Amino acid sequence: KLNQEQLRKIYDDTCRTKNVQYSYGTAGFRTVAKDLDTVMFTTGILAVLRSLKLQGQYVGVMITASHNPYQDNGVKIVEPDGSMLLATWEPYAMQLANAASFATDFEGFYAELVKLIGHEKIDLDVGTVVPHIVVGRDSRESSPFLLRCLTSTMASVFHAQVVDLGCVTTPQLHYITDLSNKRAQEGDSAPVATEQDYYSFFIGAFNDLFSTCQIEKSLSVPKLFVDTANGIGGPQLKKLLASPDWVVPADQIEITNDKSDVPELLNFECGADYVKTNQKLPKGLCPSSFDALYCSFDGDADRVVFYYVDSKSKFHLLDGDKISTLLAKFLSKQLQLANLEHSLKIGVVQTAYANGSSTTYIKDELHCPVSCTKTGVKHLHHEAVTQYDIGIYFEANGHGTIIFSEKFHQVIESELSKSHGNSPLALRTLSCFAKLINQTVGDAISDMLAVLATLSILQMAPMDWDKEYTDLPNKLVKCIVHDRSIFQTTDQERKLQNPAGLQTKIDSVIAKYAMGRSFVRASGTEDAVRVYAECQDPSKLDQFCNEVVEYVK
Ligand code: 16G
Ligand code: ZN
Repeated sequence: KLNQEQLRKIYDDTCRTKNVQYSYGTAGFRTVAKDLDTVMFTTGILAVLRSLKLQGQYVGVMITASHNPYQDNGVKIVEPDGSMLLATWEPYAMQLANAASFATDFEGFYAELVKLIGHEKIDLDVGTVVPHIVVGRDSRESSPFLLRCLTSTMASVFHAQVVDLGCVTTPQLHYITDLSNKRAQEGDSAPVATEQDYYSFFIGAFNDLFSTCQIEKSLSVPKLFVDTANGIGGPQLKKLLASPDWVVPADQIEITNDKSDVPELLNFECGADYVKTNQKLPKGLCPSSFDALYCSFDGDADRVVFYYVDSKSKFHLLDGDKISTLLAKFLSKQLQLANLEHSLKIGVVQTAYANGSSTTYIKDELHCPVSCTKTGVKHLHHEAVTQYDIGIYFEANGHGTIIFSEKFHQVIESELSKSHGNSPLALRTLSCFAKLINQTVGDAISDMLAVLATLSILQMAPMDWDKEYTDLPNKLVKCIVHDRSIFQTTDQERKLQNPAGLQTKIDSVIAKYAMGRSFVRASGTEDAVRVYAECQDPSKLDQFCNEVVEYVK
């Protein structure tokens, strides 16, 4: 069974960080890179156990800290279908990591491992099931070392087969994990998917959509500038654009902040998080023509926001809410044109951070249902999958995608076959569009292609997109408190349950401001509490927000 001596040796060599409390949050484990050796060791083991539990299917592991500064790193596990680690396994990830971190000796850690294996009834008999793991990493300097910690036991102790994708975006890792399992299930003898499969698939979908809609091979915007946050999105997008099948003229898309080989520049004064938070152009970009469109990825390219600068040099952000509403407008129109609005249910999923104007616009103008969930991709994803046939979800910060249900594909297929090659344009458009969106997770590259395609089909300029509705003035501030764990929420984080009485005070503040809305929640990624406020009158916003902050402090 397990070679305990071999495991002990690797444990002793690898787990140098001790007495650090690790927690598996919405984005996996994330902290300063120098403290991650121990948790990488245990996460590698947990991924192997997850694969064993799932009859040896490919389980993905991504080393990234997304938009965090370059000194940080992190790791998360991806299920065989490309979704996030099953929630019931998150506590195991934590127990194993903290056992290794706090155990006084190897025996303490080993006892925890044995307990977990027993609890999940995992058969470790070598040869019965071979675990399969796909690993990827973003461009951080610390990643190669952490990768060695992660994989240290996989082949040697657990006889796992490990596929190392090298540097990829987070969504590429999700996509490749999913595709590899699909191919394995179909009996493919060499099922491991590659980056190239990813490029071919999405370029193919983009080209099909353009030719279906008979669009010239050129974008509706004269130029798109892509800020890749000096992260892995830069080299990966370049590979896509360099593909011989990519037909958009090369001078229409320009990549900036693409120095992924200079570690300290990662996410520094650029990228989606910087642009969304500061509402201004990132470093390295200056306003060019006012009809150009801009977008920013985050460090691992699973998040994107757009923006443009008007003729008066004013910056306009087109965030996740604007992406949702653009795609919802387009897709619900296509559903109507295809006469499918009664057979297929389209809806938008948002969080409490969605601007109130966007919610009103979706309900009143688009007549689309809207759901609100807690912050974190997994909550939005779950709602999109369970409630809608076309589930559009984006967080305001640019994380998101669209999920098309099994029923959607069945209905479209059956309608297409009924019309014998003479099917309505809208039906063919929906069929192509569904392929352009990464189904596993939000993906800056795929979302960017979907937005470009939509704008081109609708012949919209950035300001046409923007003027569909006007954001309410809004503010998000971070409050440092003594103990953020006491801030417990209900109603999808829109109301505080604890500390007792605080919500009543906040409500009394809200009541004073026209179209006022405010909520308070503990951050899942930082030791702080976030206060959000929006109201009609921009001149009263600061005062409104401050009043709430005063009660929180
Ligand atoms: C994580 C989440 C992101 C969310 C953010 C909120 C994933 C993959 N990432 O980065 O969706 O917007 O946390 O951060 O779920 P906060 O809790 O610090 O406000
Ligand atoms: Zn990210």
